[in-house]
Amino acid sequence: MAEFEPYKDDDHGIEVQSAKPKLKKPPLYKVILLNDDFTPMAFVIDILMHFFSMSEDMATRVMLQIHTQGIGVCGTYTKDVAETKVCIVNEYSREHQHPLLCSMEEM
Ligand code: TYC
Repeated sequence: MAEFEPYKDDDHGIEVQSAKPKLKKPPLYKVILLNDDFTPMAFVIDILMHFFSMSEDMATRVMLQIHTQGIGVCGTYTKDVAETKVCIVNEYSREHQHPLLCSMEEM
């Protein structure tokens, strides 16, 4: 009588195909600032430095780009981080009575 051999091929001809794990990278979102006629330039530079970790030089360049082109990207983040940034920037602007608008777009 044949002995039971646990590690021997015992699949009775059934083929098993190993599947690659289907892991997708989470989508990224651009956090953007919009131009307006009322928010002071210095306030926008301050936002870019403190909420988006830009140097003064970079913040000035991005602010001027928004000022001349109407819109500019502050950074790219996962959904939760982008939503939080948008929320705190808009809150902070309202607290200081500025109409600055921060928003987000899927990339
Ligand atoms: N246009 C504004 C001004 O002349 C400056 C400004 C820049 C406002 C960027 C908003 O996202 C902005 N004071």
